[in-house]
Amino acid sequence: MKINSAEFISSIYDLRTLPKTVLSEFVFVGRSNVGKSSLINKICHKKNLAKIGSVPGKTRQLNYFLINEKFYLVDLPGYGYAKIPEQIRAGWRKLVEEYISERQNVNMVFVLIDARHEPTYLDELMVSWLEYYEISYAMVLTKSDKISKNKMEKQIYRASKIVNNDDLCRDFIPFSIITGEGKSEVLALIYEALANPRNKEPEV
Ligand SMILES: Nc1nc2c(ncn2[C@@H]2O[C@H](COP(=O)(O)OP(=O)(O)OP(=O)(O)O)[C@@H](O)[C@H]2O)c(=O)[nH]1
Ligand SMILES: [Mg+2]
Repeated sequence: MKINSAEFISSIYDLRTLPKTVLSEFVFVGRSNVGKSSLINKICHKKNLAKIGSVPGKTRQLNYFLINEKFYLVDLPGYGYAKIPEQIRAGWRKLVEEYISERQNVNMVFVLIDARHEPTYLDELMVSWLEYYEISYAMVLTKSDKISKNKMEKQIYRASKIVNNDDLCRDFIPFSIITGEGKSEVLALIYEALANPRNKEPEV
Protein backbone atom coordinates (compact mmCIF):
# COMPACT_ATOMS: atom_id res chain seq x y z
CA MET A 1 0.00 0.00 0.00
CA LYS A 2 1.17 3.50 -0.77
CA ILE A 3 0.29 6.56 1.25
CA ASN A 4 -0.72 9.24 -1.23
CA SER A 5 -2.23 11.75 1.13
CA ALA A 6 -1.83 12.37 4.83
CA GLU A 7 -3.48 15.24 6.57
CA PHE A 8 -3.73 16.36 10.19
CA ILE A 9 -7.39 16.46 11.19
CA SER A 10 -7.66 17.33 14.86
CA SER A 11 -6.39 17.06 18.41
CA ILE A 12 -8.85 15.43 20.76
CA TYR A 13 -8.83 16.22 24.48
CA ASP A 14 -12.33 14.96 25.21
CA LEU A 15 -13.69 11.70 23.80
CA ARG A 16 -17.08 13.31 23.24
CA THR A 17 -15.48 15.26 20.41
CA LEU A 18 -14.11 12.26 18.47
CA PRO A 19 -14.72 12.44 14.70
CA LYS A 20 -18.11 11.10 13.70
CA THR A 21 -16.98 8.60 11.12
CA VAL A 22 -17.04 4.93 10.24
CA LEU A 23 -13.48 4.89 8.94
CA SER A 24 -10.96 2.50 10.50
CA GLU A 25 -8.50 3.83 13.02
CA PHE A 26 -4.93 2.54 13.49
CA VAL A 27 -3.56 3.55 16.82
CA PHE A 28 0.01 4.13 18.02
CA VAL A 29 0.74 3.75 21.71
CA GLY A 30 3.86 3.54 23.82
CA ARG A 31 5.87 5.36 26.40
CA SER A 32 6.81 8.94 25.94
CA ASN A 33 9.78 9.42 23.59
CA VAL A 34 9.53 5.89 22.13
CA GLY A 35 9.04 7.29 18.61
CA LYS A 36 5.28 7.26 17.91
CA SER A 37 5.17 10.59 16.11
CA SER A 38 8.41 9.82 14.25
CA LEU A 39 6.97 6.53 12.99
CA ILE A 40 3.83 8.25 11.71
CA ASN A 41 5.92 10.85 9.87
CA LYS A 42 8.13 8.13 8.42
CA ILE A 43 5.36 5.97 7.02
CA CYS A 44 3.59 9.05 5.61
CA HIS A 45 6.79 10.51 4.06
CA LYS A 46 6.20 13.79 5.83
CA LYS A 47 8.70 15.43 8.13
CA ASN A 48 6.39 17.44 10.33
CA LEU A 49 2.98 15.84 10.09
CA ALA A 50 3.08 14.64 13.72
CA LYS A 51 5.02 16.91 16.03
CA ILE A 52 8.20 15.43 17.47
CA GLY A 53 8.16 16.37 21.12
CA SER A 54 11.11 18.36 22.37
CA VAL A 55 9.62 18.01 25.86
CA PRO A 56 8.83 14.36 26.61
CA GLY A 57 5.39 13.65 28.00
CA LYS A 58 3.96 16.90 26.72
CA THR A 59 1.36 15.40 24.41
CA ARG A 60 -1.90 15.01 26.28
CA GLN A 61 -4.25 14.65 23.36
CA LEU A 62 -5.16 12.13 20.67
CA ASN A 63 -3.97 13.39 17.29
CA TYR A 64 -5.91 12.29 14.22
CA PHE A 65 -4.41 12.00 10.74
CA LEU A 66 -6.50 11.12 7.71
CA ILE A 67 -4.71 8.86 5.23
CA ASN A 68 -5.66 8.45 1.56
CA GLU A 69 -9.07 9.75 2.69
CA LYS A 70 -9.73 6.15 3.72
CA PHE A 71 -8.52 5.60 7.28
CA TYR A 72 -7.04 7.37 10.28
CA LEU A 73 -3.76 7.07 12.12
CA VAL A 74 -4.17 8.08 15.75
CA ASP A 75 -1.18 9.25 17.80
CA LEU A 76 -1.92 8.65 21.48
CA PRO A 77 -0.30 10.54 24.36
CA GLY A 78 2.83 8.79 25.62
CA TYR A 79 2.91 7.18 29.03
CA GLY A 80 5.44 6.58 31.73
CA TYR A 81 7.20 9.92 31.87
CA ALA A 82 8.42 10.14 35.45
CA LYS A 83 7.95 13.86 35.96
CA ILE A 84 4.23 13.84 35.26
CA PRO A 85 2.04 14.46 38.33
CA GLU A 86 -0.16 11.57 39.46
CA GLN A 87 -3.38 13.42 38.67
CA ILE A 88 -2.41 13.83 35.01
CA ARG A 89 -1.35 10.18 34.80
CA ALA A 90 -4.74 9.12 36.09
CA GLY A 91 -6.32 11.36 33.43
CA TRP A 92 -4.20 9.68 30.74
CA ARG A 93 -5.23 6.23 31.94
CA LYS A 94 -8.90 7.09 31.83
CA LEU A 95 -8.73 8.76 28.41
CA VAL A 96 -6.78 5.92 26.80
CA GLU A 97 -8.70 3.06 28.37
CA GLU A 98 -12.05 4.62 27.48
CA TYR A 99 -10.90 5.24 23.94
CA ILE A 100 -9.56 1.68 23.51
CA SER A 101 -12.59 0.03 25.07
CA GLU A 102 -15.38 2.10 23.54
CA ARG A 103 -14.23 3.24 20.14
CA GLN A 104 -15.61 0.78 17.62
CA ASN A 105 -13.52 2.26 14.80
CA VAL A 106 -10.26 0.98 16.31
CA ASN A 107 -9.07 -1.61 13.83
CA MET A 108 -5.62 -2.33 15.16
CA VAL A 109 -3.12 -0.97 17.65
CA PHE A 110 0.65 -0.67 17.29
CA VAL A 111 2.39 -0.97 20.64
CA LEU A 112 5.79 0.70 20.40
CA ILE A 113 8.65 -0.37 22.63
CA ASP A 114 12.14 1.13 22.53
CA ALA A 115 14.29 -1.74 21.26
CA ARG A 116 17.05 -0.79 23.70
CA HIS A 117 14.87 -1.37 26.73
CA GLU A 118 12.73 -4.06 28.27
CA PRO A 119 8.95 -3.68 28.13
CA THR A 120 7.76 -1.75 31.19
CA TYR A 121 4.86 -2.37 33.51
CA LEU A 122 2.86 0.18 31.51
CA ASP A 123 3.55 -1.66 28.23
CA GLU A 124 2.30 -4.79 29.91
CA LEU A 125 -0.79 -3.01 31.14
CA MET A 126 -1.48 -1.73 27.62
CA VAL A 127 -1.14 -5.22 26.15
CA SER A 128 -3.44 -6.65 28.81
CA TRP A 129 -6.11 -4.01 28.00
CA LEU A 130 -5.88 -4.83 24.31
CA GLU A 131 -6.22 -8.53 24.98
CA TYR A 132 -9.08 -7.97 27.41
CA TYR A 133 -10.98 -5.91 24.83
CA GLU A 134 -9.96 -8.34 22.06
CA ILE A 135 -8.25 -5.78 19.87
CA SER A 136 -5.56 -7.04 17.55
CA TYR A 137 -2.17 -5.41 17.84
CA ALA A 138 1.43 -5.56 16.70
CA MET A 139 4.54 -4.82 18.73
CA VAL A 140 6.97 -2.42 17.11
CA LEU A 141 10.54 -2.32 18.43
CA THR A 142 11.66 1.21 17.68
CA LYS A 143 15.09 2.78 17.12
CA SER A 144 16.41 -0.51 15.71
CA ASP A 145 19.34 1.42 14.24
CA LYS A 146 20.71 1.73 17.78
CA ILE A 147 21.15 -2.00 18.48
CA SER A 148 22.66 -5.05 16.78
CA LYS A 149 20.64 -7.75 15.04
CA ASN A 150 21.62 -10.13 17.80
CA LYS A 151 20.34 -7.86 20.53
CA MET A 152 17.16 -7.29 18.53
CA GLU A 153 16.38 -11.00 18.60
CA LYS A 154 16.73 -11.01 22.37
CA GLN A 155 14.51 -7.95 22.68
CA ILE A 156 11.82 -9.53 20.50
CA TYR A 157 11.92 -12.56 22.76
CA ARG A 158 11.51 -10.31 25.82
CA ALA A 159 8.63 -8.46 24.20
CA SER A 160 6.96 -11.77 23.39
CA LYS A 161 6.90 -12.55 27.11
CA ILE A 162 4.19 -9.95 27.74
CA VAL A 163 1.92 -11.45 25.06
CA ASN A 164 -0.70 -13.84 26.38
CA ASN A 165 -2.90 -14.18 23.32
CA ASP A 166 -0.94 -15.10 20.19
CA ASP A 167 -4.02 -14.77 18.00
CA LEU A 168 -4.34 -11.10 18.83
CA CYS A 169 -0.63 -10.28 18.55
CA ARG A 170 -0.08 -10.07 14.81
CA ASP A 171 3.66 -9.44 14.58
CA PHE A 172 6.89 -8.11 16.10
CA ILE A 173 8.40 -5.45 13.87
CA PRO A 174 11.86 -3.92 14.26
CA PHE A 175 11.55 -0.29 13.12
CA SER A 176 13.87 2.61 12.42
CA ILE A 177 13.28 6.07 11.01
CA ILE A 178 16.98 6.16 10.09
CA THR A 179 17.23 2.96 8.03
CA GLY A 180 13.55 2.63 7.08
CA GLU A 181 13.45 -0.88 8.54
CA GLY A 182 9.93 -2.02 9.35
CA LYS A 183 8.13 0.60 7.31
CA SER A 184 6.78 -1.78 4.68
CA GLU A 185 5.80 -4.30 7.39
CA VAL A 186 3.74 -1.70 9.25
CA LEU A 187 2.04 -0.62 6.02
CA ALA A 188 1.39 -4.24 5.03
CA LEU A 189 -0.33 -4.93 8.35
CA ILE A 190 -2.51 -1.85 7.95
CA TYR A 191 -3.42 -2.87 4.44
CA GLU A 192 -4.30 -6.38 5.54
CA ALA A 193 -6.33 -5.14 8.49
CA LEU A 194 -8.26 -2.71 6.28
CA ALA A 195 -9.50 -5.68 4.30
CA ASN A 196 -10.66 -7.33 7.54
CA PRO A 197 -12.21 -4.70 9.78
CA ARG A 198 -12.57 -5.53 13.44
CA ASN A 199 -15.34 -7.95 13.91
CA LYS A 200 -17.37 -7.00 16.92
CA GLU A 201 -20.49 -8.60 18.25
CA PRO A 202 -23.45 -6.29 17.79
CA GLU A 203 -24.28 -4.54 21.05
CA VAL A 204 -27.47 -5.55 22.79
N1 LIG B 1 17.94 6.89 16.21
C1 LIG B 1 16.60 6.95 16.17
N2 LIG B 1 15.93 7.93 16.83
C2 LIG B 1 14.59 7.94 16.79
C3 LIG B 1 13.85 6.94 16.08
N3 LIG B 1 12.53 7.19 16.23
C4 LIG B 1 12.44 8.31 17.01
N4 LIG B 1 13.67 8.77 17.35
C5 LIG B 1 13.96 9.95 18.19
O1 LIG B 1 13.36 9.79 19.48
C6 LIG B 1 12.86 11.03 19.96
C7 LIG B 1 11.40 10.91 20.35
O2 LIG B 1 10.62 10.68 19.19
P1 LIG B 1 9.05 11.04 19.12
O3 LIG B 1 8.57 10.57 17.80
O4 LIG B 1 8.83 12.48 19.48
O5 LIG B 1 8.49 10.14 20.32
P2 LIG B 1 6.94 10.04 20.83
O6 LIG B 1 6.73 8.63 21.18
O7 LIG B 1 6.04 10.64 19.83
O8 LIG B 1 7.01 10.93 22.17
P3 LIG B 1 5.76 11.65 22.94
O9 LIG B 1 5.00 12.45 21.93
O10 LIG B 1 6.43 12.49 24.01
O11 LIG B 1 4.95 10.57 23.57
C8 LIG B 1 13.12 12.06 18.87
O12 LIG B 1 14.30 12.76 19.20
C9 LIG B 1 13.32 11.21 17.62
O13 LIG B 1 14.16 11.81 16.66
C10 LIG B 1 14.59 5.92 15.36
O14 LIG B 1 14.06 5.02 14.69
N5 LIG B 1 15.95 5.98 15.46
MG1 LIG C 1 4.68 12.21 20.00
